[in-house]
Amino acid sequence: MATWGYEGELGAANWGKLCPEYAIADEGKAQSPIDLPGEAKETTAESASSDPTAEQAAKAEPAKLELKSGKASIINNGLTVMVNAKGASEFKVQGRVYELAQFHFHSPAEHTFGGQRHELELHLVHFAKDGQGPGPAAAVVGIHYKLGETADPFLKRVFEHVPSLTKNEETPLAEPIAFDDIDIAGEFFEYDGSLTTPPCSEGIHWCVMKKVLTLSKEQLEVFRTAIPVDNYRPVQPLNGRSIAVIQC
Ligand code: SG5
Ligand code: ZN
Repeated sequence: MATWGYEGELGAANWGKLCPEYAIADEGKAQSPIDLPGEAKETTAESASSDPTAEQAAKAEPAKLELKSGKASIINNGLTVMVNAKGASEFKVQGRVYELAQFHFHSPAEHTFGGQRHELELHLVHFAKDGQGPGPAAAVVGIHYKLGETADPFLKRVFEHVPSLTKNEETPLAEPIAFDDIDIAGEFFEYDGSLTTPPCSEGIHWCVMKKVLTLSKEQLEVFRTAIPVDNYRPVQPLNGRSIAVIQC
């Protein structure tokens, strides 16, 4: 596996050429992130029947994110801040149960909403509990944050550890990680994509929450001081994939 990054020779434009395992970054037809519909494209009840995305939404079954709590450790690996929290959340979607492995952050966000890029995106990375089987083996839940007046309570608990982290040193958290203060609500965009970092493997089930949460300027600064590089991959072509809207 080759080293990769977000700038220059090691940047996203070159990932596909860094080593054979990363070729899918250039050759894949179902890559992530993508541009998701923004506010302007919101469907009204009137237009919904003629809108293929809305029709699909009606058929899709609801997804369920079960946020428990569990032991966790945190690491700044130079490319992101990641919290390993195996089993701390379960995600049920399309008849399959996915278990949380880790979550991490990108700033600015990777998915865009109608071309608009928010300040921060949280990725909750889940793997199918039953190992192999039909459908994608991994599911990532994306939560967007934009700048606002108030600090986000979940980010407050995670980011308070960030300034004291030594790069590449995994630090156990004294308190179990809990998710009850993430305001998970409403509709999610759902589509089939890839990891947004090398090896950019496809077969990843993406669910990105429509509602955008807020974080304070100070909170964003804490993250950007730890990870100064813009750690996002540019949006990838949709190539005819459909984006469903599901309720969570
Ligand atoms: C994260 O993004 C982590 C990966 C994760 C990818 O930023 O990458 C880094 O931290 C860079 C060193 O997590 C790991 O490497 C932990 C095993 O990859 C995975 O979660 C796949 C196992 C990609 O995740 S994403 O598509 O949600 N952005
Ligand atoms: Zn990510």
